[in-house]
Amino acid sequence: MTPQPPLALFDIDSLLSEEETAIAAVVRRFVDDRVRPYVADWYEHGTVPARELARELGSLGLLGMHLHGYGCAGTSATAYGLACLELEAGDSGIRSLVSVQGSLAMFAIHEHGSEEQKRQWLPPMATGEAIGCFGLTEPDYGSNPAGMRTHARRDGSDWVLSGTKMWITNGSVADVAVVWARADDAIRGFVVPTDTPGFSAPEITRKMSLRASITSELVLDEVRLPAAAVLPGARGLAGPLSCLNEARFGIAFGALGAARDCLETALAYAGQREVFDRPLAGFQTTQLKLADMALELGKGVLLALHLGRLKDGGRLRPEQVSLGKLNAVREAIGIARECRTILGAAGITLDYPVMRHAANLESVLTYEGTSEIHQLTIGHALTGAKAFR
Ligand code: TGC
Ligand code: FAD
Repeated sequence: MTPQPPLALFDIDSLLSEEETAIAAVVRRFVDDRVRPYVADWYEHGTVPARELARELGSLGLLGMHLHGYGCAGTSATAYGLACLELEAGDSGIRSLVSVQGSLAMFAIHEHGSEEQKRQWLPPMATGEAIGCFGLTEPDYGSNPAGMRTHARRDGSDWVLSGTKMWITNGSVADVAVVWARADDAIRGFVVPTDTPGFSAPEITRKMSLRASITSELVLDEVRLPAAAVLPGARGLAGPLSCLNEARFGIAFGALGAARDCLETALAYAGQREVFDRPLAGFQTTQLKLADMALELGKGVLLALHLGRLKDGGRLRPEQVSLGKLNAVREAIGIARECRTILGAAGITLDYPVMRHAANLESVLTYEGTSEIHQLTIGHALTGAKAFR
């Protein structure tokens, strides 16, 4: 029997439109040419050429790709999910660059911004000329952003922002930060050019995960902004949480890309690695592992596609996004760890992508809502009772 790639077993391609297949192929080629050959070095050195990559991703139409107008590609949500899957097959950090740009920073402006903010920022963000970040998390308020301390006070018609944001992807390289702060009436969002006096973004170093991604603190020291800097359409926590739905949706596909890459690597390795004088792939214990992993990967992609169709139909609910994010990351991290066992000692090196994916997925498990937060969101939907507090 001719060996089949894991997702071919499920005939996933038959569920995709021609356009979706074509978009996924373009992204896969980009990852093969521009990410795979270099990512182990970026990871080892804890760096990534974010600006260069952003321009290339922009030229492919991948930044804010499922948004409409203002230079955005206007693809389906499912196509965006598939692009996330292909990008994360390269590295979670590259998918994160795209998620934060498109689903968090651009989406916030697209959904909640004024016409002037949209015209100023979205076209250069779509091309990758301008990079955005999204500051919600604070040192003491991660899972519970409702407690945030960063505040915005009025001074005449100006706004003055003070506070600290933590763990902010793209922070040190961003041209514009969407910052969430507590105003007198409600949590509000602000579009902050990063060259505004009082704004700084020191990079967070010594990370053991997401090393090919920039993560920063945002320090806002009496940052003075004009009245026009506030996002007029967002009042209350629902504003930032609406953006998280978008990025979490991308992760429901994306994490499975990392899992697919691990499984394909393990399959290739097991096919050529001989133990006890025959290929590892021929041992029953290896096949049990491979079969279980292929099953979880395929089920995950089927769920993600279902969510994609719901989103394209305008029917996707936040608790359904939680199902997808929780499942994709939990299964992907399990697959990455299991694949690592198949590679033996070779699996712990950067010569193979498996350990890098496994380490990255530790961050993905935590950001965009930890697994526990998504379990509680699902628990709330099942029981009607909120158990966060
Ligand atoms: P709660 O009282 O439930 O809700 C407050 C208001 O928000 C509304 N809402 C939502 N709206 C849109 N989408 C959602 N998913 C929503 N969830 C709730 C809700 O209806 C209410 O609206 P209103 O009009 O009545 O005021 O809020 P809570 O304080 O009890 O918190 C709920 C909880 C815990 C689920 C929420 O705080 C949460 O999701 N926490 C996790 C925080 C998080 O995920 N942070 C991520 C930061 S960004 C990031 O990690 C980027 S990583 C890089 C990358 O993406 O690649
Ligand atoms: P905590 O909230 O302190 O949680 C610690 C533990 O307690 C977790 O296991 C959690 O599940 C559990 N817990 C918390 N509350 C409950 C509860 N009610 N019931 C049961 N268990 C609970 N944030 C941004 O705003 N923008 C970004 O661009 C961004 N990028 C990131 C990039 C990286 C690499 C990382 C690692 C994080 C990033 N984050 C970003 C922050 C991320 O969203 C937070 O780390 C995440 O929301 C969790 O917050 P925390 O780390 O403070 O953990």
